[in-house]
Amino acid sequence: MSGAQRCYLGLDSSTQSLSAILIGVTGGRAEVLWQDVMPFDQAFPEFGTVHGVLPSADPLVRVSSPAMWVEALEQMLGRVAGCGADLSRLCAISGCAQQHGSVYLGSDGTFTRSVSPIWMDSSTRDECAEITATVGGAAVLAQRTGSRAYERFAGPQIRKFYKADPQAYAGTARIHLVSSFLASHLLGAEAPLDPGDASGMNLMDLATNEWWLLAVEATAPGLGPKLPRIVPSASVIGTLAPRWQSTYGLPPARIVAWTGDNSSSLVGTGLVTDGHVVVSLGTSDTIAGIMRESRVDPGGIGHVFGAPTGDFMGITVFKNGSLARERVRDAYGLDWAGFSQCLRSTPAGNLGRIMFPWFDPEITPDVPVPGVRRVGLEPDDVPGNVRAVVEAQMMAMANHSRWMGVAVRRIHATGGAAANRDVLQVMANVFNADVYQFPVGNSACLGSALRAWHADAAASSDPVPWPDVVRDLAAPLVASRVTPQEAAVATYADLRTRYAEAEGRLRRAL
Ligand code: XUL
Repeated sequence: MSGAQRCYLGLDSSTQSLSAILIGVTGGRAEVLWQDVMPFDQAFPEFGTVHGVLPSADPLVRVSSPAMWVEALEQMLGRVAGCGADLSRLCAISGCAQQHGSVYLGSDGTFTRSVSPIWMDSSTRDECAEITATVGGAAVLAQRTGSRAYERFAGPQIRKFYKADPQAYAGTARIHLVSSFLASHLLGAEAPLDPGDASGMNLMDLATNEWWLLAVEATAPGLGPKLPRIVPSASVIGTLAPRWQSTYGLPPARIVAWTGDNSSSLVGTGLVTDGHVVVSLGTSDTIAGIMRESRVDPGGIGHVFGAPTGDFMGITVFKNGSLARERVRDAYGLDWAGFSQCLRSTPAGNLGRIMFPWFDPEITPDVPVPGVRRVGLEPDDVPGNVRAVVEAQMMAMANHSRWMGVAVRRIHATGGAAANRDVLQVMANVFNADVYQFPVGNSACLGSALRAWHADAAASSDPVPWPDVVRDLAAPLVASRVTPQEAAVATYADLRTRYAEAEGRLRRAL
């Protein structure tokens, strides 16, 4: 490895913002040189998004604006160009994006659909049933693609578009996910998908990382040629298009295949081997870990996606994450300090008071009809409701991730709420596991920069093993460890069972 510094840019187009992190690598040691974040609502009010989503009267419909994502990318590269670092050393760029969002383009590159359905959408129940029936049932679909049909996945969303507007569908030459769409803009050419994101479509054969013809045909006629290619996650897919070089003076850096935000977070929290899990407390709450072999849940919970290391990742996703926490905070006029104070002033187990925080239709468990449910909890009990929302999220996560078969002893925590150690204490107690924080907050974005380094090094015939790639920037902070408290662990062992029973009763009554 040469002594001269090499720089890598990571991007993350999430639900609510676009982030960038520039890292420098000298003699195998990595450091963060610069980072920035651009929240969509504030930076682009002309698009009218709220929390990155376009307003919709139908609570099941959640779409956003692909033109806004492009505008954000344009402006962010402008900021990169002006960040003061020596960009002649920028060797590679990679990125990640919110998963599942689909973008529809004509042969001339214009949008054939001005909006993109995103991961929060749950309006494709019929299409899920139709695809499931055509391929031979939910178990077959899950076994083959890693997931039963999910409403937010791109396949059912594509089918809905085909049924609603067959003409516009016929005029669509290319359907991208957000990741490959934005990578295409950097390349100035059609970018492929990686297995980590393509596996979130109900269309990819997990065993081969190729499109599964039966699912493709079950989804919509003529779909095959409209889908991007799938390449290994660590692929260099081209170089930064000349236009970026002439406009911003950026060098012809390598572009590395983009992936989904969750697989990128695995790298950004140092999870390049199996045995531990990452819990991300972001717009969505997720729990994920590397799997050496694909182990699909027979009960139809969670997903197996491709991992950036070429392995698999098991993941369970909850829609009512940060927005649910914010709704409870705002309902009682609290700030985050007040929210924490409520957690500290209430006992573990909340004296048996339980909340089901389904402000929006929930993904896990499948709750199509939104509405907060409370058991033994008065709506005007401020601290009780604060503790209840956090305990509910942690108990649901612990209960619904059992299928992944990981004995959770250590959790890598990331996402905005991972900064809150009172929240992490509840996590440690519910899971009976040590919880760690990280030096770089945005693990998905950091993962992109580290993936750019990893793939660039391999392409330069100077490969760097994954453990070395994550060593400096994505290692848990030893001093941040939050340990479980014995009495609380016992309380939650009992409460988790009661929570699961109450959840089952509520769902049967839907
Ligand atoms: C993953 C999922 C969410 C989004 C959030 O399946 O739906 O975590 O990726 O950006």
